[in-house]
Amino acid sequence: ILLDMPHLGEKTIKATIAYEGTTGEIEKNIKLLAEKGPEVYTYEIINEFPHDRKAFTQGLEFYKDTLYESTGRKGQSYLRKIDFKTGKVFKQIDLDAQYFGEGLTILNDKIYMLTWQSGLGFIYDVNTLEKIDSFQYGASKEGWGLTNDGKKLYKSDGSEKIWLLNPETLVEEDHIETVTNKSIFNKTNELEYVDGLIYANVWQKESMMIIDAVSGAIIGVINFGGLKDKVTKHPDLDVLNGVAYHTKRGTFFVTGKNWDKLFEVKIIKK
Ligand code: DDQ
Ligand code: CA
Repeated sequence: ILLDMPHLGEKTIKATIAYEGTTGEIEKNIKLLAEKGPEVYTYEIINEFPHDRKAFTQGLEFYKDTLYESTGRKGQSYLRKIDFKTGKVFKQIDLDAQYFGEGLTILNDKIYMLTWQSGLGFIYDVNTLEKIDSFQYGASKEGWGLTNDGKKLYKSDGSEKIWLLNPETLVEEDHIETVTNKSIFNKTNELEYVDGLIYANVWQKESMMIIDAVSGAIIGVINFGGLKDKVTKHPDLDVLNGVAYHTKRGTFFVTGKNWDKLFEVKIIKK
């Protein structure tokens, strides 16, 4: 069975059927979750932890109980292994000043990290942070957010597409499009895959999308309004970015660019 690219929540399934020496083709159009509009969610703060005010957060993910963070801006792009409770940096790798660091994800003991407009990603050892390899992007020109479902990497690039990459070959094998029942949405930034859904920051928005990872249908929107007012004001680009799920605690951790707090939150129905 071959699945076509989803479009506005629709997917065409094509199948070849063989029966007693005869073969035939069937084609069926199925409507996916986007038939329904997104549901609205809000948040409840469980804990507040310190976060480096100098970190221009681009990628955030837990590996067991350790927090990994990547940051951006040229000359200030790092990959960090952090104690989330204190903000203490266990280990840090500095990217060359020519690179603008972006999202990261961890799969099979490897950290995959993106750069913004250099068309290049890096692979590091999760424990030592030693660089193992690098890779080039395909049709997705920019690097924004990154996550994985245990098998494939999901990469956003500022468009309405989220690309599925093979973690071994780094080939962009497929993509989904982020859509509701009414429109196409672009600019998904930092990503976090949990149980078939992708939680996505949206560039310069105080909300996050909940996206069905198979169809691209936006099934929910989380309103994070008010969170920004709880961090120390700063004159630079001040946006919600960074979402990581802590499996054991069953909670999400969110922060923003140059925010001095990391919030542990529960996402609740409005
Ligand atoms: N991206 O992360 C959304 C992909 C790009 C962010 C670019 C922000 C550039 C701002 C540079 C600093 C200006 C104060
Ligand atoms: Ca993440």
